[in-house]
Amino acid sequence: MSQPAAIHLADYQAPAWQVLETRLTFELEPSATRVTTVLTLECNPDAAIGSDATPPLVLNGEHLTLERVSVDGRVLASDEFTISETHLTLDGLPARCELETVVVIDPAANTALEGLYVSSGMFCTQCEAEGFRRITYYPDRPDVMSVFTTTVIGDKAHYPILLSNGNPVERGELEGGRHFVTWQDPHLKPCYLFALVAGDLVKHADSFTTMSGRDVALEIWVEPENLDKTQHAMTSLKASMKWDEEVYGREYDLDIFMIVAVNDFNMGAMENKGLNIFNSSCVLANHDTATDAAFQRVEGVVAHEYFHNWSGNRVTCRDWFQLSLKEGFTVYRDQSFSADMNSAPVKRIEDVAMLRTAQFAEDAGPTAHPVRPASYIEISNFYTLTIYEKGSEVVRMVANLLGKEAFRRGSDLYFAQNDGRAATIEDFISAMSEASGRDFTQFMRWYAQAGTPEVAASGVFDATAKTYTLTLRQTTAPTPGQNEKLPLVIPVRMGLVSADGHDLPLVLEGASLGSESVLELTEAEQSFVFTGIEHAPVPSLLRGFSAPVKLGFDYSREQLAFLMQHDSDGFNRWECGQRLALAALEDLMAAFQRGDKQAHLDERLLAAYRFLLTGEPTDRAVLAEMLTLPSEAYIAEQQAVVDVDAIHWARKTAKAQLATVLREEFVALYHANEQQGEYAPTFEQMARRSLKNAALSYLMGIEDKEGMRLAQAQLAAAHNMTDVRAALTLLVHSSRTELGNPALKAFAERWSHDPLVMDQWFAIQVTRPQADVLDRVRFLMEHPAFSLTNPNKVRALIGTFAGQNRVNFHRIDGEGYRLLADVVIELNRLNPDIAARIITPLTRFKRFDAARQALMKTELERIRNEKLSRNVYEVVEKALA
Ligand code: 0A1
Ligand code: ZN
Repeated sequence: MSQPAAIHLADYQAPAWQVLETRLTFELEPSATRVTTVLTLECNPDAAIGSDATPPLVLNGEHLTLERVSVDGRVLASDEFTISETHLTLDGLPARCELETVVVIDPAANTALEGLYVSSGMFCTQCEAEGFRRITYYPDRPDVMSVFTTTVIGDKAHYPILLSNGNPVERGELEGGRHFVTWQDPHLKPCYLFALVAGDLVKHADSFTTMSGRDVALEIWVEPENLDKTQHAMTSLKASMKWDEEVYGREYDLDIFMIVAVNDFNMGAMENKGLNIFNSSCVLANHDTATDAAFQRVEGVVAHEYFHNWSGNRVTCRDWFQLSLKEGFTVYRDQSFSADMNSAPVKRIEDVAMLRTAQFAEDAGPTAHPVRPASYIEISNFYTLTIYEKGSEVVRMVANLLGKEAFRRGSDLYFAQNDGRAATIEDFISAMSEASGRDFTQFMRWYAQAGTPEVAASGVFDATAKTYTLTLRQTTAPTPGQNEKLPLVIPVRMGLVSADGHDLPLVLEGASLGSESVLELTEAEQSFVFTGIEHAPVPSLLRGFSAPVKLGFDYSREQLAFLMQHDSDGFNRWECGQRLALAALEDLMAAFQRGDKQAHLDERLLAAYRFLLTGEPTDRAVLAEMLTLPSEAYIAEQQAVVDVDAIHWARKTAKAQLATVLREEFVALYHANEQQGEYAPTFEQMARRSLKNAALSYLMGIEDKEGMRLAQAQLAAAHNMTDVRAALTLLVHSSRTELGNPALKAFAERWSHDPLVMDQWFAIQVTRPQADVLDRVRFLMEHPAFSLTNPNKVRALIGTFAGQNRVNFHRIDGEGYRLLADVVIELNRLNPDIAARIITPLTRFKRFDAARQALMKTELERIRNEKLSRNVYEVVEKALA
């Protein structure tokens, strides 16, 4: 097999041809859909070879059966064009012409879920990044922008609803029981934002009046049985539209905005112009079927896709290397929105926890890449945590360095300068620079350099000189293909905390900075001398996680306990609690490795927990976060060699000892947060539920009698899925299978008709910590509700097992690895995008002991022997390099 080639940012060339207008006609049939495409083409003046000689027109196209090509009304003979598996090339075209192609495609056989496919009997599309080439021949690149007119023809009984981008302009009946609708999208867009949906759907309709007084029709289209799960998405959509007007001055620009829920979808959702297509898991929610976390995810994803209307659609990306231009910025926007709608400190804690576990692991692994990669083999592999989450952190640093007003001026300028254009990251940063007068030359390294910087901090107090000198040193370890790392601009928000728990006034080089400051670390090492310091302070560093780095400071556990109580920054109070817990967990891990299973948990952590449980009532939502021990995945990230068994034992033991000592407090916490009244997805109620369920989880960790009773009663009362799922999970994960198994059975009987609930049923079982789980995973793969062609099912069963059940996935007999590899091999044929994502845990083998490394490599090599898709090929080659 010829090896797939890499594409390089440095090779970018502007397109030789532009498409002035795109007219599409779809005659829908599941196994043979005919697509007629009429393109008005114009050769770019710079690309013309002479006065009338034009460069070849090279169109992308894959899995298409070509029926006909004509130019300006004349059908071409087969020797007048060249056709390959990936391209259609035409030579000697007039500088302006009309090209018509007719192709036939097979949506029913499309299990890759890119292009036009069938999901639960409806037609839908996914064109980002390069799916449009599976629909018709086209210059499938984001810097070719056109207006689209789309006519969708289909059988009226099967597909009463026919949707595409823009506004419906014509509809009518046709012979043979068919009908059609024509849609016109007046906005210039690249083909990756094209969408089509056809099916038997019903809508939840509402409207929104924009800031300039225009009425916009809002429609959420779903299968009839899901109509009672659309209210939360609609509420979130309206809140997002309002927020974007108020915070960014962005108004919606069409008369209609539609969302469609589909069951088979590779990602979360897609921002197609005026017609967002969503994975049903990111749009459908009601309190019987969805947890609080799912509600928050719906709110966040609805906002994310809506915000793309400006950051992504009105201003799009010049090429796919610029992906973070739209994704990093849009994630930053949706994170800010969710923070405004809920508890801002909790949102920050959750986002940082995710970044530090998953993105830092990516940045330390074989597929590490910069926020703007320099090359890729398969662009689908680059929809990563680095592009999205680290990209958002980079925008957040820009926003914080500029301050609210200058950042808003910068974003206004960016949208004004680039509206209707395909832009680059330089365009974004240059608008920020122009609006603020700040030089971003060195800052741009954040986009080019992979890896997580480490900042080592140390402090010296000089009692005689009354100074406190803080020294910061930055280093970034080499990443694949990038050995040399240059110093970055690292904003470190900080304060100095006095012994009585107050922020000291900061004076640096004679300048009074107030009680908090942002130090800008720009060199490999820098010292900052604070004057007028009477007594040794405790530094509070990287407040609010002001930069995506690993910051080390040699805190004593007493200092951590002190900051956990007194830091004026809520994020850092949580962070210090996590550091203290991590230290205590590391003691227990060491004890486990020595064979000492009687070891006791550090008293200082017990005291800290007692303080949390009995002290002044603080923000409930933050308290729930503070009562959660660092996850196994986060603990693993901190270890040189990951010992999954020690980590699992230490965390379980710490939980059990906390529960034993603080049993009464946890019971009291449970009861104090049992709520009556109607369910609402408000963050106050969510905080109560998470506190209550955290308490229950501690009690169930020791299989406490009262805990067992409470869990069973909670499951039986069944007021909402958050409480049901929490109780069911604890019962299923306990040793008491005589309680867990019947509960699982009853749950399946009640919910077998609801795929999203069944996803949860799978996830609950495959996270069971006992060793019997692997057989259960294999057994469940045969369950009628499971399907390898449905990405949600694959994620719920296989992804959850491999990603969250770490002790069992990493079993020393290698059976967990083998199971994952078997699935990857199957999926490589069915859905390469999902195959290349689900494989991730196997690619991280270097983090484990030699025996596990060997087992994981064996499985990767077994995968490498297959005929691989580009997606899996790229990941496996990088992992084994
Ligand atoms: N732009 C979407 C993400 C997305 C990317 C690829 C997809 O299909 C392979 C689907 C969605 C977003 O950021 O939400
Ligand atoms: Zn996005």
